[in-house]
Amino acid sequence: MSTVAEILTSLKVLFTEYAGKSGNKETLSKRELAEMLHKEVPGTEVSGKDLTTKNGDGEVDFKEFVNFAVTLNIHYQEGKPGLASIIDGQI
Ligand SMILES: [Ca+2]
Repeated sequence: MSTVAEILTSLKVLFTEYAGKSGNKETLSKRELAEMLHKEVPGTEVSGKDLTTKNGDGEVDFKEFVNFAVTLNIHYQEGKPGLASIIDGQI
């Protein structure tokens, strides 16, 4: 079993890997997030244009990403793997 610190470190490593692909290296663009979801969450097909961010800036910072990852996990735990319901306005 991983510690919370190890899990958060893993999330940060994953975030940094994808956030650094283009543009602002400190944030995930919608395209970077869509790519991450496609590669890291099997069965996910999300286009960047389907993603919105809570503050409307179109970029996902690490805090927003952690909130999203927790929400995604809760949905999977509850047997509701559909991403559409949590993506709109939730990131
Ligand atoms: Ca970026």
